[in-house]
Amino acid sequence: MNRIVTCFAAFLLAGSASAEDGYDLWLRYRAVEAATYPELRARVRQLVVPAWTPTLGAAADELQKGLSGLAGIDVPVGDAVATSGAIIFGTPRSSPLIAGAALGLERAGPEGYVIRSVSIAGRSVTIIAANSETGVLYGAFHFLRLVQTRASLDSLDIVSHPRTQIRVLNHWDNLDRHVERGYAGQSIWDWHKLPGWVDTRYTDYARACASVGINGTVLTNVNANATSLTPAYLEKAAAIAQVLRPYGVRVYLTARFSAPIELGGLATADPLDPAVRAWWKAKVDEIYRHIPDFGGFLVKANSEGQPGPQDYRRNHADGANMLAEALKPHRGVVMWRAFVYSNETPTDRAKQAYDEFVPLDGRFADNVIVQVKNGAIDFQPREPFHPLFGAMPKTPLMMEVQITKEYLGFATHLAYLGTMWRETLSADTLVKGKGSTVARVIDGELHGYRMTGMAGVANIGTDRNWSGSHFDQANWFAFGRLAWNPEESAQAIAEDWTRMTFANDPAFVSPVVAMMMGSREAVVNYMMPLGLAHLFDTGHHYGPGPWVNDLDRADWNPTYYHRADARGVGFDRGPKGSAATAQYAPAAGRIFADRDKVPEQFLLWFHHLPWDYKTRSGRPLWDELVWRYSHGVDVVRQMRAQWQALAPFVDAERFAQTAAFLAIQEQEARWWRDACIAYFQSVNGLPLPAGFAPPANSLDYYKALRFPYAPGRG
Ligand code: BDP
Repeated sequence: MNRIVTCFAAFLLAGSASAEDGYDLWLRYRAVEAATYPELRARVRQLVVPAWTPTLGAAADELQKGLSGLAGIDVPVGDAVATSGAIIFGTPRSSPLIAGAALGLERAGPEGYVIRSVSIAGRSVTIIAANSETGVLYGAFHFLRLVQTRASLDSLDIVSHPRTQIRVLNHWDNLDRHVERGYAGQSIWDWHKLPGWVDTRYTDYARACASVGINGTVLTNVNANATSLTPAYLEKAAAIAQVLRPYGVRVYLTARFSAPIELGGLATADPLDPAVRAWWKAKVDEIYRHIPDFGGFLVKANSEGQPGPQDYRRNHADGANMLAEALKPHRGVVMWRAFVYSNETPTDRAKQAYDEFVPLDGRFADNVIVQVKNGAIDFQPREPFHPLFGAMPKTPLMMEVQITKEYLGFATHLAYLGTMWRETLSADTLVKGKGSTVARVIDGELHGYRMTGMAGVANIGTDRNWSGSHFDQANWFAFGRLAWNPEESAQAIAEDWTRMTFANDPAFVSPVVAMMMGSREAVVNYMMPLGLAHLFDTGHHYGPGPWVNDLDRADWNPTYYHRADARGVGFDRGPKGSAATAQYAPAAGRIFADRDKVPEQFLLWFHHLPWDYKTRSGRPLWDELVWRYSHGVDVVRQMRAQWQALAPFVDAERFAQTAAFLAIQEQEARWWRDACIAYFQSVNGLPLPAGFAPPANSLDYYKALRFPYAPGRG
């Protein structure tokens, strides 16, 4: 009881000191206008607290501070129902009331929950129940969300359970706190001061993750540093794990494949070498002594210069299985990345992961899951779904998406990614007939996978608002919600987030949600419409560089991807080209290979077409390209105007930063449009269609721009 009171007081203090700088994320808990939501006070009159375990305590703290904040009263706590409007939460083990109620808890599974309005001894109460304590915590957050979105609290009968098992953030955070592709400040993991100083921010991080069902975090960069596996760093990781544990968030680490050489002094890291296997086994045992519930390893091997099993003529399964064997006795898992491509392989880069992995289907140990990016190349603003989805029925695949906006305008551009991820999740692989969606691959239903998951490259840093911009918080939120339910609507998620983060007034919610829903399409249009990809300038990926053609590796050059010349543009991946379309199920491949049937958004991804090719609008390809580039800019201009009109609904601080960022976005959208149009025009020599403004500057001007200090470099 004392603990609750103390926590509540601390919350009030923190709340007033931190004003509206975005630190509170979607867990703001500001007082509800009682007149517009009268049922609230009737429904939150008492909290019936079960046993004080760390996780149930976390749920109790959250409900206490959340409901007290929202209802504007101090909700009393007791151990028995004293009044109508009580909220009872717990597991059948922790609460006799829950054990005795017929709630159909089997429907909730190990991590889900039931929220039910019931009557106990004539008192109408709400029960939040689950089979596990983490499930109770998830249910508590769901109940708070109901209040935050002003949903009815009467006659509740909610059952929810996650459709994937591993819902994990991948931090590309280095031990020196630089975040690769991070645009929100430094890494929140303060390695140097750990374990002596454990930042309170880790608790708020865990709360935010748990509130959307995220149950794991890989603390370190996929471009891994073996130092993270040394005893000193394991102690530091253990201190983080201890804070995250009550919130159901397990810690994972990246494993540098050459660690047995670098740390163990061995002459090789060959996965079939007995000494190497023994080294990893001992290392894993040591990790579990520090972190008993350690989740396992994420591995990037033989990709972009990282060491891996192929250095020893072994394959990816050999590498993964060696680590899996060491983790198995502890129930740890290996998430082995399929993001591999080699400069020596002369084939289309988009085909390489498939070529490498499909022959290994069924050869991975049963605690290995292969982590596949949403598209075949690399987190571009738009890519068709990765051909591995549906092609490895005997190997669990999880999907990896990038929450941080490396390729979508960094922190300043407003781009809600819920729509992008849903686009991939709802894509139909057609491998088992219609309805064989990527969502059904990764939730395990289609192939009966024993393991399932979804990973998101985190957009979190030390910025007060965590994600670099207020609207980027929505992408963290949406990732968790889609990992929980890959079929949830992006619009419903955007709406919840808007209500929880800003305001519930429909005059605010509906224009903001509309803005979010159209935002990623606008970025695609002003950066790389019609299926173009990888037009970024070298290294930093901040601005346009479609002209770049001088990098060591052919497939790092934008010219490799767009293949523009005087006659046409686009990458022929059909049967007469690279034949990448043949990696999809025949029915899907035929659609992609047919220029009349391919969804137009992927036109130039799959086809090389003449500049006068007639697009579906009736415009020739060149005119359509210019139209789309210009339309992207127009949409940003409209978003800016829309935001200005919403000033009355938003606190000054968050309003001003969003307005400033939209102004930056408009400027940079123009830059993208103008630079790309200037470049393509220099290649095709065509005039601009009537009515379109010429680029503001010469092509040479755009080519000369340099950004040596753009954030987030690799
Ligand atoms: C690319 C990033 C690079 C990452 C790589 C990866 O530019 O920094 O290391 O992805 O996923 O998009 O490994």
